[in-house]
Order: sequence, then structure tokens, then C-alpha cells
Amino acid sequence: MKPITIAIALGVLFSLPSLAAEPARDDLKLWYAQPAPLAKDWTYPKNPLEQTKAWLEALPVGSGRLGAMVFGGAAEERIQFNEDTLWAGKPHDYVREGAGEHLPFIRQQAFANLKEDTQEAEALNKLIKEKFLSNPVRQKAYQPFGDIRLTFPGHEDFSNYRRELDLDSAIARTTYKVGDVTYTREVFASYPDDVIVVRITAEKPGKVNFTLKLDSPHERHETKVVGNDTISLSGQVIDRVPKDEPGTRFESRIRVVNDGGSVSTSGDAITVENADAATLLLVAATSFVNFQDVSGDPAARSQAYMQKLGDKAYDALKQEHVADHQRLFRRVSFDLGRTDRADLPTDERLKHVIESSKSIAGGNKDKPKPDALPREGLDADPALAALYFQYGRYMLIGSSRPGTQAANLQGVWNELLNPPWESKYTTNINFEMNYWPAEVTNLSELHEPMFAMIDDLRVSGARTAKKMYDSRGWVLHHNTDLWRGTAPINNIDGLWPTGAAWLSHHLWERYLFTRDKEFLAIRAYPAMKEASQFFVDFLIKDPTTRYLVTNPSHSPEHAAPGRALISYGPTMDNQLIRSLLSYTIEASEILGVDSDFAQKLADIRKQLPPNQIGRHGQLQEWIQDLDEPDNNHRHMSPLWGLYPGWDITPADTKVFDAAKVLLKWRGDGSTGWSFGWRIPLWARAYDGEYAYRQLHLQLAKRTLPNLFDLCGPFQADGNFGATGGIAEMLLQSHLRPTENRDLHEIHLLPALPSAWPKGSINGLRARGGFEVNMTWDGGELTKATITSQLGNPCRLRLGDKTVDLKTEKGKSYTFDAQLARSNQQ
Ligand code: FUC
Repeated sequence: MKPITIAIALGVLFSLPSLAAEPARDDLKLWYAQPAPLAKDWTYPKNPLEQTKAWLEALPVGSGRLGAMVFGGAAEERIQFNEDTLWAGKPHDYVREGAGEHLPFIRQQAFANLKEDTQEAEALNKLIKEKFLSNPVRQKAYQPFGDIRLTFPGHEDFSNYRRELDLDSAIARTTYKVGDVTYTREVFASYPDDVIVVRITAEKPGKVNFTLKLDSPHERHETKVVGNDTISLSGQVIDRVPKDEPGTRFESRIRVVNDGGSVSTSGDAITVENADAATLLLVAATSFVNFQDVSGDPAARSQAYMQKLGDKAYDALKQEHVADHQRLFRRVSFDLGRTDRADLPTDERLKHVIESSKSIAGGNKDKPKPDALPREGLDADPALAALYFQYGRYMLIGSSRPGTQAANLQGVWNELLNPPWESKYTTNINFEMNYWPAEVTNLSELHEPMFAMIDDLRVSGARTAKKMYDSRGWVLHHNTDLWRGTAPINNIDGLWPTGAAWLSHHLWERYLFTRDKEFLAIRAYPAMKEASQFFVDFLIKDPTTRYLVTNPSHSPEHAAPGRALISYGPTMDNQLIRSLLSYTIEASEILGVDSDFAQKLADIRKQLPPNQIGRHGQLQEWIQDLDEPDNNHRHMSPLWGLYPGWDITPADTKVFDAAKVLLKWRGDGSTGWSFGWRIPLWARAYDGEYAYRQLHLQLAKRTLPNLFDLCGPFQADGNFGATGGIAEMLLQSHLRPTENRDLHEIHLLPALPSAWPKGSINGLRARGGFEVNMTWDGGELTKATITSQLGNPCRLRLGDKTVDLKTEKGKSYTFDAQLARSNQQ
């Protein structure tokens, strides 16, 4: 049915959304009418940002371990690729010798509530920087691997161009016509076969002609012919800081399988002539074995990857890849209706949202005004919001699979030798945000690489805890890298010792969603227990308030007005630790272990500072009442307890209201991830309009043509945060009545914005082991189906109404708009 056109805005037609029974598969595509601009020539430019501009229009594919950016050039194609263990550096313990000796003095100064810019504060900062921070002071950077460069002679003049990324099949496709021949290229990264595959076809026989080379930005690299259809690229990362030092070794191989015509190698190139089609198979490996061992042989490894592929035909590779991807991706479908905007290329759709929102300051000046949003912006293209949601899921599937490294600041996609913030793992928000969609959007197994990293951090973090704080357990400060650095880094804002508590929260969340007791016993509890153990030893009594507090610490990257940054007992730390102790106690009860230890944790929990309400009615960010009204810092640290935590819930109305005061002060986001955090925060405050505003502005202010999120540079966390945030607007399940901790409350449509009056979402997951499908119309739920995966009871909530439900494993329960049961399957 053709949607009815109702308005003309900015010269573009837009229309009332029409809702399909199943979202059209075409609505799961990003597409463009022109190639991503290639770097000017084939050398790596001096100014890396110049290249990045082109890269940010390319389209990502990923298998978790391997990632690639497809530019879609016609005569010249560039496919930039990554492997997730190619990092600068080598196994290393970052703790500075003798750091622990300075702890008593640092603590004493932190308790002295130093004013900013005083001599004492400067001296403290100097001491921390020179004697307490890690050695070296920066962690190591994630590296680019190389590029596939393809030249197609005679393809300078082309027509009918289209390039697309199909989220549903995870295939990037480029098509265009030269003369009367249509050419198609497909690129995907296969998890089951561990390979990046490129397929080049022409509509007419014998028309495929090209030359292939491998290239790399690493100074130390060479390309070689390996056989009559294969070339290799090998090299070694040279770490420039603090001095030139050879590090991780790497090798990749690319093989060309031609259908008809001929393939030959000469020099460092492969040439295909007069073929009907050709398949390119790229494998890649490094010397990394684990964070303490780099003895791997990248040549033997890539040879083994290639051998494993054998003679598998393109169709078989594609079939396995698509099946594997869709097994994950298709678990959730999301439909907000479509307008004519959805027929436009993705960059033009985004441009409309950007143009229409230009008058809104965003960031630091504007206060949220839900009704001030341009209706011709994102409202006129609800399918773009749905696409953006699914893109976050797509990116997680592409950058985090069991057995791979966890998704870093750029997921798995990086072309720079010096990427922003080293493209590592920032744990005072960014790394955790990557995993917000994992459980709720039905991608639970993609959480695994984070848990594998926790296993490593328990080892390196225990060393740091002992040496720096003479404490048992494991500590993690605000960053880590491939080498599992856990000491404080960079600057004084690296001195935040609560990272392990935040990571532990993910282990507990995984348990709540899956109720997997084996996971709890073997994987989660030991890490949670050791994280708690650290705080048992590390917390210290504040001489003024008599509370047990963290010291030294600070509220992430935010100094209290007029005060030195380094302080003690910030609200976020108290929430993180209170939560950690609580679920560690609960886990020990569930598992029937460590009752004495649990008792100890309960004693400590009583002595933590509570969430405090300040003189303006705000939730305090610091242990003292120092907040300034309307401070709109990008970090939302004291609201951790509202989201992703549950230390603040409507059960305590006063604190809940105080949290809302602070949330409002913080205003709109500035960096992409800071919008991405505000979405679920407003959802937890049950305000769909404010949540939607943050999403709208994130797209308008911090999104690139390829829908990558921008911090300043590209940072994947904002994509993941927005996806998790949208899920939180539609479904929440974090509340449990105190009298029955096993009864999860499944809250349907807790923060539905007016811009999405009609829609459906299928396959979201709720804690306790449930899958939830919902449809709504006129802003009201019309139908919900709850499928019980484990047979647990639950409490359904719709607005003020609740219904308790006993379930049987495997059964589905359908409810109408009044939460009355309409059938049982
Ligand atoms: C935190 C943020 C920055 C950036 C960096 C990776 O330090 O405050 O904005 O996201 O992490």
C-alpha cells in the first residue's frame, strides 16, 4: 500500500508511517548512490584524518576476529582489513615499581579535600603522574592490518552505481555498469570459515579483469607471491613509544579462485584476465597467543586457515556465512513503519535529520525540550531509527564472537596506526556500553569475549592490587588493552579503581538473563568474589563521615567545582560497590558457598555512603554537596545506579526524583556515547520523549554517513549504547520485589515516545529467561507474547497495572491491551 503523503518539508516528501507485517528486508540495508571516496592515491597520507574521512563512508563487515571496510570504488577498490589481536606492544606488567609506597600520602591528601590549582593540588597531581601512574603511562594501540587494492582497467566510466550493506545477510555489495555489462562485488567476513570473502562477477562471460595487490600502513611489511594464485603480506608492528621496538608479527594471505579466464601472479600482484567470475579469500593471523604469550607463528597460522578452506565453493561459503549470521541477527525484528524517506539512500536520509536539527544546539547549551524537536527530522523517518537499532546489533555480531577479542573502542574496525585513545578498552563507561545490547537484544553469546577478558584481568589485576594497594582480589582502573593493563594510566583521571566492579556487573547480568547456575558457579562468582575481596581490603574509613570509601578515586573525568580531581567516595563508586557486594552475597546464597565471607560483605555494605540528596534536590555526584545546577558534563557517572545499575529505583521515590533532577541538569549529550547513555537513563526515568530526543540528536549531531557513531572521532560505543537504550525504552526487567528475588518484573513499553505511535518488536529478552514480542498502536500496547525459556514465574507490568504469571518452560503466553490472557500455546 502506498503511504499517504501528508506534508512537504525541506522539499522532501514524507508520509505517515505504514506498518508491514514483517519489516521489508530492504529496510535492513544501508545504501548509497556513490562510492566512498578513496584516499587520494595509494600511499598512506601523512595526516591520518584525511584518510579517515574517506574511511568513514566505507561499509563495515566483521567476523569478530576479522573486520573489513569496503569502499566500493569502481575502477579502484580498497578493502581495508583488521585482525583483532594485532596490537602494538607485548606482554607487560604496567605497574610502576614503588607506586604503592605513595599510597598513604595520596590518601591523606585526598581526604584533605584539596582546592583546585593550589600548590598542594599541583604537587599531588605531579606525584601521581610521576610516581603512581603506570609505566609506560600510555597503554598500547590497536593496529590496522592491511588493504586489498583492486584495479579494474576500463572501469573509470560507470553508471547505475549502487553500494549497500545488507544487515540481514551481512554482505556488502557494489554494483555498477560499464558499457552494457553489470558488475557485482560481494564482500563478507565469515565467522564459521574464518575468512574475508570477495566475489567479483560480471553479467556477461569473460568480462572479469583486474589486478590485486596487498598493502599495509606498517613500515615493516612485505608482500610476496606464494603460489600461482596466492600472495602474502607479512610484517611486524613497530612500537614507537617510548622507543622503537618490534612487537606483534603478522601475516595474511589472499588466494584468487577464477571461474574461467586465467589467473597469474607476478611481482607482488595477482592478475585475473577474461574470467566469468572470481572469488578472493583473505586469511590473517598474528603471533599473539594470549596476553602473556606471543610465540604464535603467523605464517603457519594463515597457511592453516587457508588449508582449512580447501576447495570450498563460493556458494557454500556464502550459505554458511549467511546462516550463521542470521541465526543471531534474525532473533530480533523491529518495525516502526516506513515512509517514503526509507526509499532514499542512507546518507540522504541522515542529511534530512541533520539539516532539520541544525537549529538545536545540542551538547552544552541546550536543555532538553521534548517538544522542540523538528517533526520533519527523525519523526519523518521512523524506519531509520529501526535501522540504526539493528545496526548496533549488526556491529556487535561483527566485532564480538566467542573466541575473539572483545569489541574495542572501534569495534574491530581501525585503519590508523595511532587511533584515538589507542582504540582500546575504556572501562569508566565506553567498554561496558559496547555490551549493553548483548543480553536484551538476544545476542547473549556475544558477551563471551568480555568474560574471557575478565578471566585475564583477574590475573593482571591481582598483581596490580597487591603491588599498588597491598590488597587481595583484582583491581582495574579506567582502561585496559590487549596486554590486560590494569594500573592507572595517562593522566590523573586514570586514577579510578572501580572498573572491576563494573565488569562484574556484566557477569551478574548474564546470570539474571539466563539463570545459568553453572555459569554463575564457574565463571561469574569467582570473579565477583575476587572483585569484592579487593574492596574488602581497599576501602578506608572517611575520618569525617565515618563511611567506608574508595580513596584515591574520583567521579569519572569530572572534578567537583573548585576542587582537585582526585578525591574519595564518589557516588558512582558507592553504587558500583554496593551492587557488587549485593550480588556477590546473593550468588553465594544461590550457590550455598562462603557464608562467612558473605556476612563480611554485608557488614561492609552497611558502612558504604548511601545515595545522598543535595541542597538543590539533586542526587549528589560527590560525597559532599558540591554539585552546580545545570552542569551538563558528558559523563553520567552518579546516575550509574539508575542505568545500567539498579541502585536507584522508583521504590525509593526521593532518591529516584533526585536522580531525575541531576539527569535534567545534564541536558543533551555531547559526544556520541554521552547521547547513547542518556537514552536508557531517560527510559529508566520512564520518559520516552526525553529518551527519544537524545536518540534524535545522536543521529543528527554524532552520526556519519555509514551510521558509525562519533565521539569526536569514530567510536563504536555510541552505536551500541543507542541500541541498548532503544531496547530499554521498549522493555525493562531489572526490578524484582524484595520479598521474592526470583520474580522479575517485565515492564512492557515503559518509555514509548509519541514519535513511534505504531510498531512492533519481536525477540527482546527479559531477565529470568523470557523472550518478549510486542505490538502497539496509537501509542498503546495491543498485544504481547511472553515465551518462557526456563519455566520461571514473572510479573508483567503495563503502566500501573501488573499481572503475576506462572509459566512452563517452552510455553508462550499472549496478552491483550489490558494484560488479559488471550491464549496459551
Ligand atoms: C572517556 C571519555 C572520552 C572518550 C574516551 C575514550 O575518557 O570521556 O570522551 O570516550 O573515554
